[in-house]
Amino acid sequence: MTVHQIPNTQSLDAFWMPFTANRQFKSEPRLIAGAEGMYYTTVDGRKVIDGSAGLWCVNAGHGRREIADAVSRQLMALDYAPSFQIGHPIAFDFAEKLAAIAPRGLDRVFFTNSGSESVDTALKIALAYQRSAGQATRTRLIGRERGYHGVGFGGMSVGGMVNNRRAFATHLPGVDHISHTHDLARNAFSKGQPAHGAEFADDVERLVALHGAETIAAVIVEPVAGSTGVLIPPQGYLQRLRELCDKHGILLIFDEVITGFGRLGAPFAANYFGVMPDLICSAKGITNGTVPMGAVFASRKIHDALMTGPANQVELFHGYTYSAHPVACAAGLATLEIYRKENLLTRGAELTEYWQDAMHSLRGLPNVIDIRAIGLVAAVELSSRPDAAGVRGYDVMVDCFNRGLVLRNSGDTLAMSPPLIVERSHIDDIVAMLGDALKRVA
Ligand code: PXG
Ligand code: PLP
Repeated sequence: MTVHQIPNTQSLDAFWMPFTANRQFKSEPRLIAGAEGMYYTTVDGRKVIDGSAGLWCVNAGHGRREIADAVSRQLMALDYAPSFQIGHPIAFDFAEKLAAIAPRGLDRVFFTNSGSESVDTALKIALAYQRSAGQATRTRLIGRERGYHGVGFGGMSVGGMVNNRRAFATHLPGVDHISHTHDLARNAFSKGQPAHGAEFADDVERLVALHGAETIAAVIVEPVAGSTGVLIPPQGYLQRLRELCDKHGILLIFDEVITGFGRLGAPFAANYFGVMPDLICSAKGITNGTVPMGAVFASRKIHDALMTGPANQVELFHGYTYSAHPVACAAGLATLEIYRKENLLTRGAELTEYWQDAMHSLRGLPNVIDIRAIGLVAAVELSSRPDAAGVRGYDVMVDCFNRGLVLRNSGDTLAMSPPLIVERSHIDDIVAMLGDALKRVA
């Protein structure tokens, strides 16, 4: 490892870090210099297992030569070209290949550069669709409590994590939220989908009664909520949500930024749960986390409804300078090829039982109040220390990092989502290290 193995500067001041307690971090930094396969190497040369696939994005593992080569070739062949009124072949090629693995019928692809942009794009497409379908009064957007949809004003507004919202008083108007599905009293330590709570979907009826269906454009949910601590939908919940949206003419958007590209052992959560939304937001795993990119998958119904009017008229006044960036497309094509060759989009299905059993073996350790696992994602929820929500979870995260495991803490919930190349032996190591940390951290 060469570049940046040792930092050129000892000063950490200039980089204002995202979603980080900057002063705490900089007083005791955790710095990573390299990565290969399932492991990171820290600047001081320690090997650390990546239990969270970066930020849920490095699905094929780190340091994939095929992606590096494709990116390098693309940079020299065509480093950049616009996608506004001009095109480049690799963008069409990548869209076609994505359409081929997309859930049935969702085969029209709009490129973005991140999950946040995918969410704002999907919300805007939903609004534009309703208007073009003669339903211009449908302007209201419905999210869910404890949802995370990125940090744009649209995604923040439909999101339901209070810390991500309260400092920023200005939200989109006309947004409301259905209740979350987290119900420890009835569902703690469920294996896979919890049995209780399909009726949480009926909260859509409450908002319809309150606002009128004719004002509601779309409902957006994460099929499995990731950032707020891996909240798995109760059995029948997503089906019910789909039925209610259909009943009231409301579009259903799945935010699959985390669940897309194999996380649950199926290409998308829509496949896994057998529920088809109208739009899917994706990002992260689309390029294995190597080059920023996102994509919105739209149904033919939505796409075609917007392909109307004079043919010389722009149908959707939306897009980014870097939409369909050729280098991101090259990274994405190479990533899809790895997923195909190594069956990574369905590999989770083979490992999920082992993964779930391993996670549930932590039951009974100090402070553990719930364990949730599905596909290759899991969470261990801890009770909070009195008057110190999130501190225990943070301490476990730091302890794990120091002993050789990266995981995410969302408050006092520890979330794991390893690269999909994970082997049973890695799962054993992850669980052993987390178990030891839980015993150490009071
Ligand atoms: N939607 C969902 C469901 C996400 O999980 C976004 C949108 C936003 O994507 P971008 O690419 O704009 O960050 C996300 C991102 C964590 C964590 O540790 C989760 C995310 C990002 C960073 C950290 O829980 N999810
Ligand atoms: N701000 C200014 C001044 C711009 O000119 C542009 C794009 O042309 C943007 C913001 C949006 O940037 P992007 O297309 O990368 O999202």
